[in-house]
Amino acid sequence: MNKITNHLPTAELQAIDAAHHMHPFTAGGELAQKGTRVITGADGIWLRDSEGNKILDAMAGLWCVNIGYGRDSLADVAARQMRELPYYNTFFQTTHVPAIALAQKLAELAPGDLNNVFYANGGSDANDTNIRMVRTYWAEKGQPQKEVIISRWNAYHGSTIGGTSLGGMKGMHGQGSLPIPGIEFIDQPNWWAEGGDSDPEEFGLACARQLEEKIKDLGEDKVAAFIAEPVQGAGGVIVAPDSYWPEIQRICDKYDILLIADEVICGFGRTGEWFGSQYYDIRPDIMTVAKGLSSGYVPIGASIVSDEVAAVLAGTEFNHGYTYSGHPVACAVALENLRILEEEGIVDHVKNVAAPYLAEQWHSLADHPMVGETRIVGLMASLALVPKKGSRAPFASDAGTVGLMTRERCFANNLIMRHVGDRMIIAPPLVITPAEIDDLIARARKSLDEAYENVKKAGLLVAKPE
Ligand code: PXG
Repeated sequence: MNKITNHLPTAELQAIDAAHHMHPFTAGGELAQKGTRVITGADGIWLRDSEGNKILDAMAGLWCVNIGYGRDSLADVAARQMRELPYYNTFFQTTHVPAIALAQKLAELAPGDLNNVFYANGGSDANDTNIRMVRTYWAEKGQPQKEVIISRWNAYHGSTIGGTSLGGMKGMHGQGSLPIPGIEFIDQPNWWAEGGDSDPEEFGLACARQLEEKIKDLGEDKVAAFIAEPVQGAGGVIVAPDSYWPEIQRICDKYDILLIADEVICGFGRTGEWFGSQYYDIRPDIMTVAKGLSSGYVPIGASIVSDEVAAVLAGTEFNHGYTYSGHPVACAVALENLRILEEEGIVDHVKNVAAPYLAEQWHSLADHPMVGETRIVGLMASLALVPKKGSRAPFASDAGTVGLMTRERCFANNLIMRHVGDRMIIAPPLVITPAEIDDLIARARKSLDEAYENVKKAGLLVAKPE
């Protein structure tokens, strides 16, 4: 077999990829026709591809490369750890230094009494842990019937059986007969798409109160937990109205429901705070973390658990864990990532420099004829594409048609800006500078202009009839 290197011609790499590599969330046949983009290297906020293009990665990989690409010290730490102790498990009464040190660091960084860490390999399996953990917690407290977990339509919590079930993506539920029993859903606080004629703050309250209604319908004695992302990421960077989170916290407290904050995207500086829970001043009992925990350099995730929940679980054998829970190399790399985030003051950079500047620039796109609204929290932002300025009516074409056309222009302009339906989203590395933000916005505006022309030419600048 030939050695596969970056130096093979793109077409050859694409052909081998098409023949043997099954891509996530992809119609393989269609992609094989079109050919994948082959990424060969990266530095800072920039990717390189096999054709020599330099691409501005405004998605930080998949919302994860918080400290940017090309950090040698993470590679050095990984190599050192592999030489010293490449693997040992944390089952059977054993532990090792990287798992101990990272757990201590996470307890220090996490708010309140979230002082206890259960390791996973990513966000999906950490959420699987959470399902079993909250149900075991209530069983241990003598309330085994408190099993239902309430989530929200259009939430994303991963793509394992548990993660897909907790998520509110109907298209995902359709594949594999999901959700599993005992998961219930309320509406997302997406005023733009679902708020009708209501005032946004009233709508936020009404969405939160759906949680209360659901708890009353099911019975307080049946509900274990509510899970939510502080800002919905994969759902389209949906920012709840200000009225939403205080009301959710009140309801969880009143009915003795555990609150699980899924911080897989919002954690580790994305909002300008260490965690999205701090941005919204909520007090979760469990936080799911992954992605920015290692800036994506190695796979790792975790559930960070309150003292109360951990104390109850300590009373039983929780029969759960993964071969790679607390993998020493992953823990060592995550620790080095956290050291960089802290010592370089990257969370403060987001809060005081990058986020305010990006907000100013991002909102300047609101004057574009195809942009209906712009939303931003920290360094995660979205804009709604609309056929008719001044109206929230969606396009008549299938949702995502115009979004995809816009993303195609972004790709052509060497900008990674994604679409979710007809919303465009970004979440750049947290180290992005104001000059790089200018570059990002210039490419975004050019791509929007070009997409607008294409949409007009295709006769798609038409609103869905009411
Ligand atoms: N929770 C949240 C909030 C996430 O965003 C997961 C859990 C699952 O994490 P893992 O590490 O198992 O993938 C995620 C992941 C997208 C996209 O298209 C987003 C994610 C993953 C893949 C694609 O925006 N988020």
